[in-house]
Amino acid sequence: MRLAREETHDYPVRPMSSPPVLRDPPLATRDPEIARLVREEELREAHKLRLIPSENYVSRAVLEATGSVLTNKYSEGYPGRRYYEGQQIIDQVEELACARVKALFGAEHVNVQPYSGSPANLAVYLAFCQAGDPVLGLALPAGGHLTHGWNVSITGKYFKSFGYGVRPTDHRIDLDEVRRLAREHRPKIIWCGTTAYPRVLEFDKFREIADEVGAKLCADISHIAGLVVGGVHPSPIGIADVVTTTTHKTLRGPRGGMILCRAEYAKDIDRAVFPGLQGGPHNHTTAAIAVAAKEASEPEFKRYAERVVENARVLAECLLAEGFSLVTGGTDNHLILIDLTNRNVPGKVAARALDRAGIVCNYNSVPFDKRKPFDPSGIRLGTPAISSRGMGTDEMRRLAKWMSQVVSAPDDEALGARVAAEVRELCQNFPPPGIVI
Ligand code: DSN
Repeated sequence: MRLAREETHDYPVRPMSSPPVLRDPPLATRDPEIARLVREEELREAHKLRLIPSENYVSRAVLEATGSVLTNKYSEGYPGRRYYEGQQIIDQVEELACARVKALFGAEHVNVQPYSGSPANLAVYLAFCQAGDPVLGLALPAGGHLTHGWNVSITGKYFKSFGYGVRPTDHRIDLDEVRRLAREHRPKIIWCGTTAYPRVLEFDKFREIADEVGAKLCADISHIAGLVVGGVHPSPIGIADVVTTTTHKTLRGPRGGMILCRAEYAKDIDRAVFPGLQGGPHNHTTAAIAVAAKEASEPEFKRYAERVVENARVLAECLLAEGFSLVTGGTDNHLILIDLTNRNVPGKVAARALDRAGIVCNYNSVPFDKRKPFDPSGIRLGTPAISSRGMGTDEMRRLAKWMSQVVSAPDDEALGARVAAEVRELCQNFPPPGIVI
């Protein structure tokens, strides 16, 4: 019998014997507690509207690669230059991942070994800085990341870090302040990247400032990597000296990190990742990055990226119509930051009420927040995960109404339960990738 096209293989497939239950039982038998929790998480992800902007759903193919035997192999070093034997397969996996990622982003060099975004960023410091050197990044309360030099992070403790902010008038990145601080402190690195910023990053303007003071420009595109390859956000490739990213946010890959750079920095970056900072790469993750890069090169991924931005724009408009106040007044990307001060509800209270109603977001500081980071004034939302399920603008309209109802009465348990039931019903029409309900 001929197999369906997607089921044909040009490699020897596993024999279809029954699983060796006694010697090597499946998870459900070996560890029912963990199996149950995994299943409960699958159902939670299926039945709720997941709006945390750094989360997504990976495909079944990415999940399979992540759960493969490649997790068994040690391979310190790089393809062709390893410290362990038996790399016949792993070298091919890493070479394929690198080739696909380079083609996807148009980069001269990539290192796919960082364990995640924070180690990727640390490797950049190690490549270009000595302890105590000045560095400049977007301050955390203005939407920057811990690893861009914030004071509680190693990057703020081991380097002399300075933080630029956003303008009080419109909450957009204050490039005049970036220039002033760069001229004053002559940083070795200028970071251009965000975790809670809803607008386009102007990489070319950062480049001018970096050139003026002789700094390396590092773009951290963790949040927007999928939008960059989908053509709905400008690319920093060819502008920044180095680009770091996680692989699991809008890019929709496994949890991991990557550093892309010009060929002239390849050796410095590779040495910083290994042996500078890490031991053996996570080969199962490398394989899953390769799969994600293949998926991201396909036309459907571009449509997904367009849907992410369109959904965020429509959701922002509907939230404004419901009386919400949005930082910068809207969004250009996948992310919306709501300042709840005018609704008289703290971010944490709103986020918890929304979660009970099946709408999952995170509480977040807003620029110039008068409240503390652990009890801030805002919530942060994003559209990547719901767009991966195929939701569109009609669903965004319903979502804005639900959010307004719940935030107006966060203690109303009956309302929360009704919205949760309606959310669950909606979710049934949009099965998420990678999960069998
Ligand atoms: N934790 C990521 C986020 O949620 O944006 C940043 O590292």
